[in-house]
Amino acid sequence: MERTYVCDIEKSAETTLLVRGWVHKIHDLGAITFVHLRDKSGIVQLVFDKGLEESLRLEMCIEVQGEKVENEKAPGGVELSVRALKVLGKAYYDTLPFEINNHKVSAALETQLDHRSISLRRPKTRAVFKVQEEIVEAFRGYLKGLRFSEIHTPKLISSSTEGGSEMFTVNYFERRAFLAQSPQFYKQMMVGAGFERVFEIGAAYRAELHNTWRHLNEYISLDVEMGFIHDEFDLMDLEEGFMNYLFAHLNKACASELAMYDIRFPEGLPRIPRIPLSEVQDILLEKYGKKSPSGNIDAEGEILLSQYVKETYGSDFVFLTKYPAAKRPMYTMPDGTIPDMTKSFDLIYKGLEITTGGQRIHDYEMLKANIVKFGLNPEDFSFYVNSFKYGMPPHGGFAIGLERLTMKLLDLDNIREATLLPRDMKRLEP
Ligand code: AMO
Repeated sequence: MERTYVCDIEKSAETTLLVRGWVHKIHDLGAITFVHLRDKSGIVQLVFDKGLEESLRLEMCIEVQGEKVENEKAPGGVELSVRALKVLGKAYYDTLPFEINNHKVSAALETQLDHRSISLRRPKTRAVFKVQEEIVEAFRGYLKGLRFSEIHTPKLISSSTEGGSEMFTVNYFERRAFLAQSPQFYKQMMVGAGFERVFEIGAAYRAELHNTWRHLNEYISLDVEMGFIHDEFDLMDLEEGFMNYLFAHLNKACASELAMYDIRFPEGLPRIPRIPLSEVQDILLEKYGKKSPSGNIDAEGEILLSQYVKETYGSDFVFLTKYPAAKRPMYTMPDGTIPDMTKSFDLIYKGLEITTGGQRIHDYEMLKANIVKFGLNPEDFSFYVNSFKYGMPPHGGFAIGLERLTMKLLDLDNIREATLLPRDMKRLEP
């Protein structure tokens, strides 16, 4: 007999069905016992007559054959009256580390992360990763529809891409290598190598000494790079289009998961405001008495700015434009009209930076000169710089932090809740 997934029980034409999964809940009423069986698609109620259920323990894996019976009180409106039970995976614990079959989890986040193979079984926790999976699906679908090609680039690299000292070092035979902070150089190179438009979904590594609610040391970067652009506003248009596509996609693909979080996304977003950084700093000072660090805004500034933009424009998103050259990496295109400014931007969503992007320098001589201006040696990046000798189109791109986006979409408090197996300053396991 073939297995039926829980989500297909209701519409199945069969009267006897075989299901497999985990024992989610046991409710012993004496003469009969109700058991909730959980598989990857949902939960179904099983009804056991006295005797058959005696060997059951929470979370063991079972296979059951049963008759389908309508019962409006059961989850999904149907239950299975059990005829045969087979235990597929025994349980070997004294007590579970914490309960996962209640609406709320009592365990602290760190305890949940310590026991990830248990905490992820909780439907509401797993829902986060269904949403995350669909964000990736939407990213891929949206970009492929616009002739972008998916690429995979090395994560073991020889030099920094983003500047700063936030690199993990690796022993690479007799040499020192680094874990990639981003696919920045390679995505640019692939634009020039004839791909024109590329994207990558891959791990990025930051050896940042930040143990905060919004930093990871390994995260998934949704990277985009596009050739033959006019300026950085083409990139903002592209990302704005993606956000609209994403919201519509998630409403459709994750309706039940979003319902668990009481979320439904607006479709047809209000136009995302685009405000130069210096103006934002003035607004923060005038409206909230908030002083910003030179050439940027801080985490509190991001929250206040989002509050202002929501009240003024009704938008949860805001693009910050025109960052000073001193605050951006050496590959960033100067603004050209405003001295010492660049054609770069950040996207803030509900009080958190989720994206950095911008137009890049595409002229070989200009790139070399800018690298020198940054006090760096172009020869240290020769494979990258040399690729600009052979005709590089005007181009630019951006990168979205997948976990940050997931966290904010679901209004989670900590980025670790949106990470399957987080790596932070203290955590290298599980
Ligand atoms: P940036 O360094 O700003 O830009 O990173 C882009 C986005 O990645 C996410 N992010 C992080 N998420 C979690 N933990 C971290 N430690 C972390 N660091 C960054 C954020 C951030 O907005 N090469 C450029 C992008 C580009 O211009 O194309 C870059 O990597 O969401």
